[in-house]
Amino acid sequence: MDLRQGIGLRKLGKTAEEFQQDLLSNLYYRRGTTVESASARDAYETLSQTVRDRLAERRARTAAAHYASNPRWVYYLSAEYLLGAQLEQNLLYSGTGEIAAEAVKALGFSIEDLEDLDIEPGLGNGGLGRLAACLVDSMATRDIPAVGYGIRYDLGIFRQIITENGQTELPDDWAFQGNPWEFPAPDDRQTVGFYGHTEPVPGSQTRKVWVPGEIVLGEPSHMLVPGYGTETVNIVRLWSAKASEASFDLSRFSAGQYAEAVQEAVRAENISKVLYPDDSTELGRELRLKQQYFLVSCSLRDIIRRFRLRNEGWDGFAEKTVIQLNDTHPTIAIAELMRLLVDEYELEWDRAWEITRKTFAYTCHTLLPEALETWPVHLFERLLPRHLEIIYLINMLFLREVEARFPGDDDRLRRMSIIGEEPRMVRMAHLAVVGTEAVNGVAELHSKLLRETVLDDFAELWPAKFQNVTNGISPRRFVRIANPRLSDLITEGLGTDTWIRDLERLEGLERLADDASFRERWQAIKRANKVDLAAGDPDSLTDVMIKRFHEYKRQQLKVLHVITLYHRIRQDPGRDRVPRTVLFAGKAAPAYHAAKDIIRLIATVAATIEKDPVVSPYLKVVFPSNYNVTLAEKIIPAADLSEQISLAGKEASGTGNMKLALNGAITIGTMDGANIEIRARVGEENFFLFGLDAYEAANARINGYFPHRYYEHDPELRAALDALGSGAFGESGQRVASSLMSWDEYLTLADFRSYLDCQEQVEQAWHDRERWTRMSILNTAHCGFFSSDRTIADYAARIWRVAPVPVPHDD
Ligand code: F58
Repeated sequence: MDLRQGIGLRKLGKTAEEFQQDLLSNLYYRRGTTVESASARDAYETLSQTVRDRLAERRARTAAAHYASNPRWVYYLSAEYLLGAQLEQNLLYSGTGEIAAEAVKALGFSIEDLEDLDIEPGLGNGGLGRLAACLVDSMATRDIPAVGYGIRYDLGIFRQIITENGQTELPDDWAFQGNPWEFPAPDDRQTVGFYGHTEPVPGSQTRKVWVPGEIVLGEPSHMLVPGYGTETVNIVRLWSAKASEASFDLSRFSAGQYAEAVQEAVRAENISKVLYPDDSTELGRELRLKQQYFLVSCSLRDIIRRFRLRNEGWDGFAEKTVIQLNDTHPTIAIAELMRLLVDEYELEWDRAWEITRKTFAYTCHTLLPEALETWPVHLFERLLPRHLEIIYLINMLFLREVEARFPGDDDRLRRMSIIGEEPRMVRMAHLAVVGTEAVNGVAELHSKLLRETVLDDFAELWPAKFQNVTNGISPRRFVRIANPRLSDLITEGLGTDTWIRDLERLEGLERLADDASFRERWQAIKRANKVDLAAGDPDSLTDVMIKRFHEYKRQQLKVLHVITLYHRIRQDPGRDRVPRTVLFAGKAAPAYHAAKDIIRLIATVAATIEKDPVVSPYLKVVFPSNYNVTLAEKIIPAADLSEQISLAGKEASGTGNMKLALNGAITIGTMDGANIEIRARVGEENFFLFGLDAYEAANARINGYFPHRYYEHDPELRAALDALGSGAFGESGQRVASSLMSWDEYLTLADFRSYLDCQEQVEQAWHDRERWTRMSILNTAHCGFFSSDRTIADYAARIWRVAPVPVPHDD
């Protein structure tokens, strides 16, 4: 099938000459310049367009195949996507890497120069946003008809600068120079209402008319999401808020009141201005709820528009549509679909509810009670009056159902209600469980704890609704692209590159772990990656902790370890030691002061060690600024040791743990999140385990937890905390110490000794380099399960019940 034939367009060529021709033609016609005067930016833009054209062609064929088969669709709703840089990915997925490299050479540039100009859209905070990106990659790779919906924030996650003073935040105007990868689609613009009031509809019990007080436009543009080794190209559709024409006040402008004239328009466009980097402030809650409703309202109308292209009525809607809610951020979609069906399309409530419930599924990503979203009822009432009425009705009918199952259990009704009392809050997680067909956690332990703790009442009521789908990561981005040397060795060792699409094939490396020459090459690659990273001595143990800064993740435990090593070296300088480079990277929410104190403390510790000639030959602490997907791709291939040291029962899954293990880093970790599944697969002898388990941790306070006792009984811990308390590492250090000594929410002191002992085992293993390399190879060999292709296969089979729709080749 070649769609171009019908319209007389030529096929884009596959040879280097043809690619170069297209490049030159794009340079001339689209960029308006010539080879002689082309700047690096001209070359970058032109290369991007030339690559994009090849994917656009596949996109057109994908859309045609989807239209023809009228399939069941997956719509992934997510407030965040951390897609990473696009050029290298799209070169790989379009199979043009080599011919493109040749062609840009003719323009006088190297592809690496141009890749440096390819800015990643930082439209997410951390794991949740990156997971969304890995999942859309794998949906395309598995030929699943899918659209990802999100928000096109003007400013992504802040740019971070680390100095001795800790973290500074700068705005991330990621598309300042344009974004060659996106396709604006202004024709598919939507209109979104906010505020206002509702009016009854005569003769109807359930229908209402909502008269909004503010109207905002949502303008979509999309990014291409190619599958690897297949023809499918799906899209991620991102909405930008645009003021309507009516919001510009011409008369005020004419009167010279320029600021007032655009006031309303500015307010409207603020909706997609900035990504919330924050889960810890009360500020801006209204704007955040506005963002969520904006995403949901635009996306649902777009989904219905797409459904209408091939279908009539509503009977088939839930059969043709599944909408996956990425955490509770898009959960207002449940009330919005009810509103559209009941108020606008005039369906009976019960029928609308049946359709709605069948359409949605919900993924939870947390266990922290403070991370479960709630909204003040009065805010909802003002911003989304009709939605609140609908939620009240959903809640009333739901509580009736509970009452019928558990008569007279008022306490249970209170616990399960979608509306919490005193203060009155809308509990989004409850709405998400009530209004969906399936609920899943993101790792075995997480799903189990959801059923046993946070959502226990719901699991008792609807046991079949609760499932586990363990997270995964894209092997393309995090192995093939990030670590080309290792990828080539794996391909050579396995005799095929099919592992890139079928990651469990890495099992074939197991036998090579016994091959001394293979081990030698494996080790040489790790070393070369460390040289590239240039973070420290490539022969030192590269010990990495890369993730968002949060007290539950316990970067502070790692700092206590570093300070203890520092003390040991100073006390016994002559002893032979394992040289270590400890690398931290990650951002803290700007208002999360305790996390920022830990960052500042690390910067101070790093500087102190650097200045100390006795310690610095053995220990170095580095903290590169601005951790993002691009930086992760550089650090991960160079890591020897992966720090996954959260307090057990707090990290839902983790995905950095998977990326590091797949690149041959060995994990030191607790029995938390997906660590447990990694350990089960790689074998306990290839994993450094320490610390309390989730049940011990949950019981610690009940049994009486006094951090001070650990301080008293452990001289090394005492020395580390005393050093912090003395102010030797600044005021941030003092605050960290006092928080640990007084309450220690995440049981850092309880796990300290076990962690230090475990680090001794790490050093013993490191001394035996053959053993270490074997462990490293076996980590890679046994982690194929953690491919997001497997995650998607799980969602497709058990939650979505969708089948792939292959897209025909064009030859
Ligand atoms: C993360 N959540 C989990 N939330 O912490 C991690 O264990 C898991 O592997 C990952 O999701 C994917 O399932 C997460 O990243 C956020 O970033 C929130 C976004 C909204 C503001 C508050 C933080």
